[in-house]
Amino acid sequence: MSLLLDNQFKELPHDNSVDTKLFLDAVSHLPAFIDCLGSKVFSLIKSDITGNITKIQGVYVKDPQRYATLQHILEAERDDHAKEWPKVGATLALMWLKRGLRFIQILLQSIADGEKDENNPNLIKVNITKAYEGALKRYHGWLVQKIFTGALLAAPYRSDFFKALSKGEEVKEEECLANVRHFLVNFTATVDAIYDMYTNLNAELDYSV
Ligand code: 03F
Repeated sequence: MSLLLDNQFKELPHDNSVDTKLFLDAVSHLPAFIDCLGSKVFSLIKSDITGNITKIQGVYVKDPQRYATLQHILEAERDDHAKEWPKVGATLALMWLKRGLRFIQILLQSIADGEKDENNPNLIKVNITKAYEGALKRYHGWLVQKIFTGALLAAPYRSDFFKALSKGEEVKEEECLANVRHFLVNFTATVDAIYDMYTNLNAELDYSV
């Protein structure tokens, strides 16, 4: 079975609101996937993503009705913490989590589009670099950019990446790519909706770490 198809994001309603519970259910599967990539270098990334999911979950469970959608969370925190907002709570956690999700989206889209280093067709470094430059690099100072360069050295081979996406089973590349494309439909719509929400609420910050 495919990990991607088991962990689909849900289709968004017409108003593009993102249901907090459904979102948390869907993203909660991502950290375990990072373990399948096979290098300890990725544990830093895993704990960053897990930390942000836990922070959002922690806010949600306090009052599931008040925080029913991601937009409800941002608006409630804006009311409750007018001085610090948006650099506070689940608003800040989701700000960073969405960048990781954008990274994954660009990476998968680039692979699905067949972008390749023709001299090294079994590597996905070009796809990873494209995703990093599109989603994260501008928010990273030189030290974290060095961590990225280190992580890139541990990047899985294309074939192992597909195998991880297929829960360790050898599947045909074409089948795996079809699953990636299918997964990307609702995933991309969700990530786009979160980015639009940050823009519309003026909640985006561009400091770097
Ligand atoms: C800021 C910052 N977080 C943190 O300081 C940095 C952590 C390490 C970043 C290392 C970057 C390397 C990325 C590239 C890896 C290549 C992997 C290749 C795999 C194939 C924030 O942290 C906190 O988050 C926030 O809570 C806090 O309040 O200022 C705030 C305070 O600081 C980040 O930059 C977010 C980094 C997210 C990286 C996500 C990468 C995802 C990697 C792999 C997933 C592959 C999955 C493929 C598809 C799966 C489908 C199921």
